[in-house]
Formats: sequence, C-alpha cells, structure tokens
Amino acid sequence: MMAQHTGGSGRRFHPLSAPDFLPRGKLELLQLYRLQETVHRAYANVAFYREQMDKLGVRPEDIHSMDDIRRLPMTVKTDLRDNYPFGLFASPMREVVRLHASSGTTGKPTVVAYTREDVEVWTEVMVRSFVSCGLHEGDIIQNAYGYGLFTGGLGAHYGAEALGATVIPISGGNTDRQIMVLQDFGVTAICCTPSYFVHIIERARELGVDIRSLPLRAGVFGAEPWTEAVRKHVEENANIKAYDIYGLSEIIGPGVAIECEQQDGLHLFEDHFYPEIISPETGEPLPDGEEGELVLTTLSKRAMPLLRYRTRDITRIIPEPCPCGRTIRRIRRIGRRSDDMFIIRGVNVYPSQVEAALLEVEGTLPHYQIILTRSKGLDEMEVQVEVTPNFFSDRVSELENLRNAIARAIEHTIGIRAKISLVEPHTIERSMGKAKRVFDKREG
Ligand code: DLL
Repeated sequence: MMAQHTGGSGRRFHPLSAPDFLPRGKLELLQLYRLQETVHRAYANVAFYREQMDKLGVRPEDIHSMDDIRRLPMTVKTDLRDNYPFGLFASPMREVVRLHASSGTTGKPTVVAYTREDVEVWTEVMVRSFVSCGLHEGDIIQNAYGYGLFTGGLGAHYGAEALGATVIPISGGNTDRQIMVLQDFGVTAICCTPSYFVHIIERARELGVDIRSLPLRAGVFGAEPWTEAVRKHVEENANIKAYDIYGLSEIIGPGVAIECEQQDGLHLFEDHFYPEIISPETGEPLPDGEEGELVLTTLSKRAMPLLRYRTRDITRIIPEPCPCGRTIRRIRRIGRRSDDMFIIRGVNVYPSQVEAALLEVEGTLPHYQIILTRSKGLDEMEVQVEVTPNFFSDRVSELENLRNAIARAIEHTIGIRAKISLVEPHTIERSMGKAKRVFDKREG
C-alpha cells in the first residue's frame, strides 16, 4: 500500500509514515489494543494510577471499547509535580534511557522518562512529521530548537537523522551564526520557534542577507502559539513554507501533531496519542468539532504512560477527512490555553513563579503585572512591581538595588531576564475577581 502514497514531489513516503494512512477501522482496533495494554501497565506499575482507578471502581479488564476511556481517571500537571521526580514511572530505572524536564530553572520541574522503545516511537513520529512537511533524505536541516532538558532539540534531532537528512545541531541562540550557517551550509529546512525565526529574518535584513534567495524551503515551527499572520509574514519574507508542529513534554515532546502540505489543521498521531476534547470548566467530553481543552492518553509510552492528561491547550478536532489522504484526524492550531501559562522565548512560565520570586525579595508587595512585548522579533518581559510604602524612598541607589534584586530572583526562577519597573504603592489596579496579571502585547 505504500506505493500509493507519494508526496507532492512524486517521492514515495518514508515507510514509517504508513500508520498515517491506515484505514480507520484498523486504526481504531490498534488504538483499543494499545489502550488496554497501557491501562494494564499503568495499573500494575504506577501506585498513583492504581489508587485513582480503585477509587473510581474501574479495573483494566473493564476497558472493552474506546468509549470506556471515559471511565478512566484524568491526570493534571500537579499530579506530575506531586509525584516528583520518578513517582509516575512504569518502568524500572534500568530501562529508562533518557530523562527530560520542563523549563524553569528552580522550583520543581516536571520530569518525563523514556525507555529505548519510547525513544523509537518519538523518532518515528518526528520522521512522520518531517515527511508531512515534504522533507526527505538529502535535506539539510538546521535544528535551532534548544538542546538539553527541553524536548525540542533532541526530539527533532533524532527524527531528522532517522529520516536520512543531514542535521545541524546548532541549538538556539547566536543569531548571527545561525544566519551564517543558513547561508553557507546549503540548509533546506529550519526547526525553531516561530518567534525566533521572525527574529532571524529581522537580523538577516540588518546584516544585508537575503534569506529569500537561499535554498531554504521549509520551516518546522512550534513550541508556542502563533498565527496565520505570522505564517504569511515568514513565508513571504523567507520564501519558504511554514509548518506548525505541536507537542508537549508530558506526552512525548514535539511530534504529537503536525500540519501537512494543506496547512489546514494539524494531523494528530492518533495511533500513539488518543485525543479527547473536554469542557475546561466541567471536564465533560465534547463532541468532535466543538472547541475545548485537549486531553491526551498515551497509547504506547512505556516509561511514563499518562491517562487522560489535561493539556490545558484549547483546540477542536476536525472530523472531515483531509485531501492529503492521511486518515489520522486533525486538530485546529492551538491559539490559547485554559490556564495562565505563557510562553516567552520558548520557556513556559506561570505568573505564580514570578510571584514566588517577588516574594523572596524584601520591599516588594504581591501586586504586580507582567507585560509581554516583541521587539525585532524578540520577546521582552517587563514586570511592574509595587514597592512597600516604607521602601518607596527617593534614594535612587536603593531603588536600583531593589530592581536588580528582583531581576535576579526572577532570572533565578524562570531563567529569563526581565525588565523591572518599580511603581508606587496602589498604582496597580486592584481587581474584584481573578487578577489579570499578564498583558500580552506581542502581535501576530
Ligand atoms: O514545547 C515541545 C515542542 C518542541 C513542541 C518543539 C513543538 C516544537 P513543552 O515545553 O512541554 O513542550 O511545552 C508544551 O507548549 O502545552 C502548548 O501550550 C505549547 N505549544 C507547543 N507547541 C505549540 C504549537 C514543547 N505548535 C506547551 N502551537 C503546550 C501552540 C504550542 N502552542
């Protein structure tokens, strides 16, 4: 059946892409088989899931159809933190070949684990992602996602190598060098966050480099929300096709869903990750096509299976088949979340982390606002903080010291240097209900 599926270029798809085109019936059987295995594995090996399932009176043997998934407990981010670091692992440590962790330099990160088989599945979904963007053996891929505990760098790296492409593991940052490599190494595709690529375009212009004239033809952009306006901007200014890739560390990393050549929704690798859409308020499942919070169940993860993980990402399932021929369903691009997390320069930040950092510094009040802006494609973060009345002196040096102490505390907690503005007591508007902390003025 593989021979029927050719890309726009007439090339045969990579053999690993076969599950993208399975007849629905076969796919659904595979999902059920894998769900049953996953539930058995979680129940047998993870005390947290055993307790949750016992509480709900459901046993692994009770899963007879995919609809029975609704009988299973949901998992939320704090469950990962509460079981820090290894409490949700279903494999003994000797089988765990890799750990990653969520961003944030102090505080408890969320830790995720992979067995050798998990790394193979991750590699497979990344190969399928690249194929979906029209990439193939012979492509030269500049991987500017961060390498390290963040899943972007290594996830894309393994996929690019297994595809048969040449991967340049440049990681993030050092924009001038990125541009030199883009020019000199014959790069045909780049992987990074969309905002970083906007910055690369700006900087190239300043340096007098015309990205439009380079062999670069595709960008695989994700790890943060972006819009059609940004797509148009980068496609026009770099003469490339820009594809949206979605993923999250808890589920595997990048490679949960990706656009195809239609660029109209992201195909979700349903044979490995089972999607549900729920109402973020009530937790009730919503029918296909309705917008709500994406909930994912891993179907093949061994080291850290997650049942009904609440991603907090808002989207909807597109039930209609895609003209590309893939049978795995699509989700709409993710534009917002149901919680207050924001993403700045690829780092996930909760306002509560900023608040915790502020409270460490004497002389501040827990009244603050976070203002996000974008300048030349680079995200900037300003924190406006109220100073206690007795501290609000006009001795400039003391205020300067306070500003530095706050900046250091925030950088220590989230790894990002923010601009700090000290304001007089009672200048930040008090809210009657839920305080609005974050003002996101980054357009696009
Ligand atoms: O950002 C994994 C990744 C790396 C995805 C590289 C794509 C490319 P986390 O750091 O755990 O993992 O952050 C996951 O980022 O829940 C979304 O809120 C957001 N996110 C990721 N991709 C997209 C996207 C990686 N394409 C969180 N559009 C997720 C919108 C995205 N939001």
